[in-house]
Amino acid sequence: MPRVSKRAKKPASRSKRRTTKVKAKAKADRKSSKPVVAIVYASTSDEPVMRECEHVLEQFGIPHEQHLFSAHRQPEKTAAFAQNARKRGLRVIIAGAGMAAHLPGVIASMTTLPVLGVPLCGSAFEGYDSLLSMVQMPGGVPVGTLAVGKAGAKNAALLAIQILALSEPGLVRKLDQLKRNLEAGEKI
Ligand code: RP5
Repeated sequence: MPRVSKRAKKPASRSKRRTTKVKAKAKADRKSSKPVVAIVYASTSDEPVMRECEHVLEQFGIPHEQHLFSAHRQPEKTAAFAQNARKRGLRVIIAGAGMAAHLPGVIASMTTLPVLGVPLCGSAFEGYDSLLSMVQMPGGVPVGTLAVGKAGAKNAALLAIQILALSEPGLVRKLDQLKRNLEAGEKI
């Protein structure tokens, strides 16, 4: 008699198959859509913290792109990115940097898109230096500066989503849900 494995999978129900299909389509749509948020950071040492931005944007299904370049090591690349950002369809730029942390300010000097800065730790001053570099932009060239480190990276992504939500009602619903989750004690 043929043995029947207890683990033999039951065929998925119609509704489950439909949900899987819808999820796969949403994922494919997100992949194919043009990035509206750019995450930029200045060094590989910034990457682990800046990944927090990516996680939040992914939770909200926001098409985004990432770049690694520094204002002092790759000034031309930085300029080309900033000058073309709006034309390429980006709507918000998040820039993380440590120490002198001029990356968001330099980008903000060459674009009219909102630039959100994430000050990063990593020097003898533990992020206080980068915080002051970003937050002390002279009048005329704003950089929306968030908290130092991971909290700042998460909040930069959330603020970017709130900016996008001004013209996307679907995102407002998701942001409302986040508020309820936070109220219930969940962390982002
Ligand atoms: C900045 O200087 C980077 O943002 C980084 O946080 C800091 C140190 O850079 P590495 O020397 O680790 O590349 O450019």
